[in-house]
Amino acid sequence: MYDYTQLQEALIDGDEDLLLEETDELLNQGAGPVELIAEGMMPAMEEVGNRFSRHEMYVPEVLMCANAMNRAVDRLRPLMEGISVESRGKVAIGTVKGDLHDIGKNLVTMFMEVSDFEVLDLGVDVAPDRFIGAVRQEGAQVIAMSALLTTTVPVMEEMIRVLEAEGLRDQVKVIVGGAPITQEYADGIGADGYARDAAGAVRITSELLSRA
Ligand code: B1M
Repeated sequence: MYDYTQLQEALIDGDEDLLLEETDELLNQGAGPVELIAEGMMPAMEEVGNRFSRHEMYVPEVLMCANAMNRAVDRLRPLMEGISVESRGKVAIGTVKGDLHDIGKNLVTMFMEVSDFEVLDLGVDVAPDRFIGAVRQEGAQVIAMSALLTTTVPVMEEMIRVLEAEGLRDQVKVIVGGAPITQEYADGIGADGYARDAAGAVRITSELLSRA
Protein backbone atom coordinates (compact mmCIF):
# COMPACT_ATOMS: atom_id res chain seq x y z
CA MET A 1 0.00 0.00 0.00
CA TYR A 2 1.45 3.36 -1.03
CA ASP A 3 0.99 6.74 0.63
CA TYR A 4 -1.18 8.75 -1.74
CA THR A 5 -1.60 11.77 0.57
CA GLN A 6 0.61 14.18 -1.38
CA LEU A 7 -0.68 13.01 -4.74
CA GLN A 8 -4.24 13.53 -3.55
CA GLU A 9 -3.46 16.99 -2.14
CA ALA A 10 -1.89 17.98 -5.47
CA LEU A 11 -4.98 16.82 -7.36
CA ILE A 12 -7.40 18.56 -4.98
CA ASP A 13 -5.32 21.77 -5.31
CA GLY A 14 -5.51 21.41 -9.11
CA ASP A 15 -1.69 21.62 -9.18
CA GLU A 16 -0.87 19.82 -12.42
CA ASP A 17 2.94 20.07 -12.11
CA LEU A 18 2.95 18.73 -8.57
CA LEU A 19 0.48 15.98 -9.49
CA LEU A 20 2.78 14.84 -12.32
CA GLU A 21 5.76 14.93 -9.94
CA GLU A 22 3.91 12.88 -7.32
CA THR A 23 2.74 10.45 -10.01
CA ASP A 24 6.36 9.93 -11.11
CA GLU A 25 7.49 9.58 -7.49
CA LEU A 26 4.92 6.84 -6.78
CA LEU A 27 5.79 5.08 -10.04
CA ASN A 28 9.43 5.10 -8.90
CA GLN A 29 8.35 3.54 -5.62
CA GLY A 30 6.72 0.73 -7.62
CA ALA A 31 3.03 1.75 -7.70
CA GLY A 32 1.21 0.52 -10.83
CA PRO A 33 -0.79 2.80 -13.16
CA VAL A 34 -4.15 1.19 -12.39
CA GLU A 35 -3.77 1.48 -8.61
CA LEU A 36 -2.48 5.05 -8.98
CA ILE A 37 -5.74 5.95 -10.73
CA ALA A 38 -8.14 3.80 -8.69
CA GLU A 39 -6.67 4.19 -5.20
CA GLY A 40 -4.91 7.53 -5.58
CA MET A 41 -6.70 9.84 -7.99
CA MET A 42 -10.30 8.66 -7.94
CA PRO A 43 -10.85 9.13 -4.18
CA ALA A 44 -9.31 12.62 -4.52
CA MET A 45 -11.71 13.45 -7.35
CA GLU A 46 -14.54 12.17 -5.16
CA GLU A 47 -13.44 14.64 -2.49
CA VAL A 48 -13.41 17.42 -5.11
CA GLY A 49 -17.05 16.53 -5.86
CA ASN A 50 -17.93 16.63 -2.16
CA ARG A 51 -16.33 20.05 -1.74
CA PHE A 52 -18.12 21.28 -4.85
CA SER A 53 -21.45 20.09 -3.39
CA ARG A 54 -20.70 21.93 -0.15
CA HIS A 55 -19.85 25.11 -2.15
CA GLU A 56 -16.28 24.99 -0.87
CA MET A 57 -15.01 24.73 -4.47
CA TYR A 58 -16.33 26.31 -7.66
CA VAL A 59 -16.39 25.31 -11.33
CA PRO A 60 -13.03 26.91 -12.34
CA GLU A 61 -11.23 25.12 -9.50
CA VAL A 62 -12.94 21.81 -10.29
CA LEU A 63 -11.91 22.27 -13.93
CA MET A 64 -8.27 22.71 -12.88
CA CYS A 65 -8.48 19.44 -10.91
CA ALA A 66 -10.06 17.68 -13.89
CA ASN A 67 -7.42 18.98 -16.30
CA ALA A 68 -4.65 17.94 -13.92
CA MET A 69 -6.11 14.43 -13.61
CA ASN A 70 -6.50 14.09 -17.39
CA ARG A 71 -2.79 15.03 -17.83
CA ALA A 72 -1.71 12.55 -15.16
CA VAL A 73 -3.79 9.80 -16.78
CA ASP A 74 -2.15 10.67 -20.14
CA ARG A 75 1.23 10.22 -18.44
CA LEU A 76 0.24 6.72 -17.31
CA ARG A 77 -1.21 5.63 -20.65
CA PRO A 78 2.06 4.38 -22.25
CA LEU A 79 2.68 2.20 -19.20
CA MET A 80 -0.58 0.39 -19.81
CA GLU A 81 -0.04 -0.39 -23.45
CA GLY A 82 0.69 -4.04 -24.18
CA ILE A 83 1.94 -5.52 -27.40
CA SER A 84 -0.50 -4.50 -30.07
CA VAL A 85 -2.46 -7.33 -31.66
CA GLU A 86 -5.33 -7.43 -34.09
CA SER A 87 -8.30 -5.29 -33.02
CA ARG A 88 -10.94 -7.15 -31.03
CA GLY A 89 -13.69 -4.86 -32.32
CA LYS A 90 -14.61 -1.25 -32.99
CA VAL A 91 -16.15 0.88 -30.25
CA ALA A 92 -17.59 4.40 -30.66
CA ILE A 93 -17.45 6.15 -27.30
CA GLY A 94 -18.68 9.55 -26.16
CA THR A 95 -20.15 11.55 -23.34
CA VAL A 96 -23.76 12.22 -24.26
CA LYS A 97 -25.30 15.42 -25.58
CA GLY A 98 -25.34 18.25 -23.03
CA ASP A 99 -22.66 16.68 -20.86
CA LEU A 100 -19.04 17.85 -20.79
CA HIS A 101 -17.58 15.47 -18.19
CA ASP A 102 -14.84 13.46 -19.85
CA ILE A 103 -12.50 11.97 -17.24
CA GLY A 104 -14.47 8.72 -16.81
CA LYS A 105 -15.00 8.46 -20.57
CA ASN A 106 -11.26 8.97 -21.13
CA LEU A 107 -10.46 6.22 -18.62
CA VAL A 108 -12.85 3.82 -20.35
CA THR A 109 -11.23 4.75 -23.71
CA MET A 110 -7.76 4.10 -22.35
CA PHE A 111 -8.71 0.75 -20.80
CA MET A 112 -10.34 -0.32 -24.07
CA GLU A 113 -7.39 0.76 -26.19
CA VAL A 114 -4.91 -1.11 -24.05
CA SER A 115 -7.22 -4.13 -24.30
CA ASP A 116 -6.88 -4.04 -28.10
CA PHE A 117 -10.22 -2.56 -29.04
CA GLU A 118 -10.23 0.07 -31.78
CA VAL A 119 -11.85 3.10 -30.18
CA LEU A 120 -13.44 6.04 -32.01
CA ASP A 121 -13.51 8.72 -29.32
CA LEU A 122 -16.30 11.11 -30.31
CA GLY A 123 -15.55 13.40 -27.35
CA VAL A 124 -18.13 15.14 -25.19
CA ASP A 125 -21.59 16.59 -25.89
CA VAL A 126 -22.21 13.85 -28.46
CA ALA A 127 -25.64 13.87 -30.09
CA PRO A 128 -27.24 10.58 -31.24
CA ASP A 129 -26.68 11.38 -34.94
CA ARG A 130 -22.90 11.37 -34.38
CA PHE A 131 -23.07 7.87 -32.92
CA ILE A 132 -25.24 6.85 -35.87
CA GLY A 133 -22.55 8.23 -38.22
CA ALA A 134 -19.92 6.14 -36.41
CA VAL A 135 -22.01 3.00 -36.98
CA ARG A 136 -22.93 3.73 -40.60
CA GLN A 137 -19.70 5.28 -41.89
CA GLU A 138 -17.06 3.77 -39.60
CA GLY A 139 -18.57 0.37 -38.88
CA ALA A 140 -18.63 0.73 -35.08
CA GLN A 141 -19.90 -2.49 -33.47
CA VAL A 142 -20.41 -1.03 -30.01
CA ILE A 143 -21.77 2.33 -28.88
CA ALA A 144 -20.42 3.24 -25.44
CA MET A 145 -22.14 6.17 -23.74
CA SER A 146 -21.05 7.99 -20.59
CA ALA A 147 -23.20 10.45 -18.60
CA LEU A 148 -22.46 12.22 -15.32
CA LEU A 149 -25.45 14.53 -15.02
CA THR A 150 -28.92 13.34 -14.07
CA THR A 151 -30.23 15.83 -16.66
CA THR A 152 -28.29 14.18 -19.52
CA VAL A 153 -28.97 10.53 -18.61
CA PRO A 154 -32.19 10.44 -20.72
CA VAL A 155 -30.10 10.98 -23.88
CA MET A 156 -29.05 7.33 -23.54
CA GLU A 157 -32.62 6.15 -23.98
CA GLU A 158 -33.09 8.63 -26.85
CA MET A 159 -30.02 7.08 -28.52
CA ILE A 160 -31.51 3.59 -28.34
CA ARG A 161 -34.83 4.80 -29.78
CA VAL A 162 -32.95 6.51 -32.65
CA LEU A 163 -31.07 3.25 -33.38
CA GLU A 164 -34.42 1.42 -33.51
CA ALA A 165 -35.99 4.06 -35.75
CA GLU A 166 -32.99 3.91 -38.11
CA GLY A 167 -33.20 0.10 -38.29
CA LEU A 168 -29.72 -0.28 -36.79
CA ARG A 169 -30.51 -1.73 -33.37
CA ASP A 170 -29.62 -5.32 -34.36
CA GLN A 171 -26.28 -4.29 -35.84
CA VAL A 172 -24.78 -2.66 -32.80
CA LYS A 173 -24.35 -3.29 -29.07
CA VAL A 174 -24.97 -0.46 -26.64
CA ILE A 175 -23.23 -0.09 -23.29
CA VAL A 176 -23.77 2.66 -20.76
CA GLY A 177 -21.98 3.96 -17.68
CA GLY A 178 -21.27 6.95 -15.47
CA ALA A 179 -21.93 7.82 -11.85
CA PRO A 180 -25.76 8.22 -12.04
CA ILE A 181 -26.25 5.06 -14.15
CA THR A 182 -27.34 1.73 -12.67
CA GLN A 183 -27.87 -1.78 -14.01
CA GLU A 184 -31.62 -1.25 -13.52
CA TYR A 185 -31.55 1.89 -15.65
CA ALA A 186 -29.56 0.10 -18.36
CA ASP A 187 -32.02 -2.80 -18.37
CA GLY A 188 -34.98 -0.42 -18.39
CA ILE A 189 -33.89 1.41 -21.54
CA GLY A 190 -32.89 -1.81 -23.33
CA ALA A 191 -29.11 -1.30 -23.31
CA ASP A 192 -27.02 -4.43 -23.85
CA GLY A 193 -24.66 -3.74 -20.99
CA TYR A 194 -23.75 -1.56 -18.04
CA ALA A 195 -20.43 -1.18 -16.26
CA ARG A 196 -19.57 0.54 -13.00
CA ASP A 197 -16.01 1.30 -14.01
CA ALA A 198 -13.54 1.26 -16.87
CA ALA A 199 -12.35 -2.30 -16.27
CA GLY A 200 -16.00 -3.45 -16.21
CA ALA A 201 -16.61 -1.67 -19.52
CA VAL A 202 -13.84 -3.74 -21.10
CA ARG A 203 -15.25 -6.96 -19.61
CA ILE A 204 -18.80 -6.36 -20.83
CA THR A 205 -17.61 -5.27 -24.30
CA SER A 206 -15.55 -8.45 -24.64
CA GLU A 207 -18.53 -10.55 -23.57
CA LEU A 208 -20.97 -8.84 -25.92
CA LEU A 209 -18.67 -9.12 -28.93
CA SER A 210 -17.84 -12.75 -28.25
CA ARG A 211 -21.59 -13.51 -28.21
CA ALA A 212 -22.26 -11.49 -31.40
CO1 B1M B 1 -19.42 18.45 -12.66
N1 B1M B 1 -20.88 17.61 -11.69
N2 B1M B 1 -20.66 19.79 -13.37
N3 B1M B 1 -17.87 19.19 -13.49
N4 B1M B 1 -18.42 17.20 -11.68
C1 B1M B 1 -20.60 16.33 -11.02
C2 B1M B 1 -20.93 15.14 -11.91
C3 B1M B 1 -21.57 16.43 -9.75
C4 B1M B 1 -22.00 15.07 -9.18
C5 B1M B 1 -20.89 17.33 -8.69
C6 B1M B 1 -21.73 17.53 -7.44
O1 B1M B 1 -22.65 18.30 -7.44
N5 B1M B 1 -21.39 16.83 -6.38
C7 B1M B 1 -22.77 17.26 -10.35
C8 B1M B 1 -23.88 16.43 -11.01
C9 B1M B 1 -25.13 16.39 -10.16
C10 B1M B 1 -26.21 15.62 -10.83
O2 B1M B 1 -26.47 15.70 -11.99
N6 B1M B 1 -26.87 14.82 -10.03
C11 B1M B 1 -22.05 18.14 -11.35
C12 B1M B 1 -22.56 19.37 -11.86
C13 B1M B 1 -23.88 19.84 -11.24
C14 B1M B 1 -21.92 20.11 -12.88
C15 B1M B 1 -22.38 21.41 -13.54
C16 B1M B 1 -23.88 21.51 -13.88
C17 B1M B 1 -21.94 22.56 -12.60
C18 B1M B 1 -22.35 23.96 -13.02
O3 B1M B 1 -21.97 24.43 -14.07
N7 B1M B 1 -23.12 24.57 -12.17
C19 B1M B 1 -21.50 21.48 -14.81
C20 B1M B 1 -22.15 20.76 -16.00
C21 B1M B 1 -21.36 20.97 -17.27
C22 B1M B 1 -21.86 20.05 -18.36
O4 B1M B 1 -21.45 18.90 -18.40
N8 B1M B 1 -22.76 20.54 -19.20
C23 B1M B 1 -20.30 20.71 -14.33
C24 B1M B 1 -19.00 20.95 -14.80
C25 B1M B 1 -17.88 20.28 -14.38
C26 B1M B 1 -16.48 20.65 -14.81
C27 B1M B 1 -16.39 21.11 -16.28
C28 B1M B 1 -15.98 21.77 -13.91
C29 B1M B 1 -15.70 19.32 -14.45
C30 B1M B 1 -15.59 18.33 -15.64
C31 B1M B 1 -14.29 18.46 -16.39
C32 B1M B 1 -14.01 17.25 -17.23
O5 B1M B 1 -14.60 16.21 -17.13
N9 B1M B 1 -13.03 17.46 -18.10
C33 B1M B 1 -16.60 18.67 -13.42
C34 B1M B 1 -16.19 17.63 -12.54
C35 B1M B 1 -14.72 17.26 -12.57
C36 B1M B 1 -17.10 16.96 -11.69
C37 B1M B 1 -16.80 15.92 -10.58
C38 B1M B 1 -16.21 16.68 -9.40
C39 B1M B 1 -15.86 14.78 -10.92
C40 B1M B 1 -16.28 13.93 -12.12
C41 B1M B 1 -15.14 13.00 -12.46
O6 B1M B 1 -14.41 13.25 -13.39
N10 B1M B 1 -14.95 11.96 -11.63
C42 B1M B 1 -18.26 15.32 -10.30
C43 B1M B 1 -18.46 14.88 -8.86
C44 B1M B 1 -18.21 13.39 -8.67
O7 B1M B 1 -18.27 12.61 -9.60
N11 B1M B 1 -17.99 13.02 -7.45
C45 B1M B 1 -19.13 16.36 -10.89
C46 B1M B 1 -13.84 11.00 -11.80
C47 B1M B 1 -14.19 9.98 -12.90
C48 B1M B 1 -13.05 8.99 -13.05
O8 B1M B 1 -15.35 9.30 -12.48
O9 B1M B 1 -16.71 10.08 -14.49
O10 B1M B 1 -17.78 8.80 -12.56
P1 B1M B 1 -16.62 9.05 -13.43
O11 B1M B 1 -16.22 7.70 -14.21
C49 B1M B 1 -16.15 6.46 -13.54
C50 B1M B 1 -17.47 5.67 -13.59
O12 B1M B 1 -18.61 6.49 -13.51
C51 B1M B 1 -17.35 4.85 -14.82
O13 B1M B 1 -15.95 4.62 -14.98
C52 B1M B 1 -15.17 5.63 -14.32
C53 B1M B 1 -14.23 4.93 -13.35
O14 B1M B 1 -13.50 3.89 -13.88
N12 B1M B 1 -17.82 5.35 -16.12
C54 B1M B 1 -18.20 4.46 -17.09
C55 B1M B 1 -17.92 6.59 -16.62
N13 B1M B 1 -18.36 6.54 -17.87
C56 B1M B 1 -18.53 5.24 -18.19
C57 B1M B 1 -18.96 4.64 -19.36
C58 B1M B 1 -19.05 3.24 -19.40
C59 B1M B 1 -18.71 2.49 -18.28
C60 B1M B 1 -18.27 3.08 -17.10
O15 B1M B 1 -19.43 2.55 -20.47
C61 B1M B 1 -19.73 3.25 -21.64
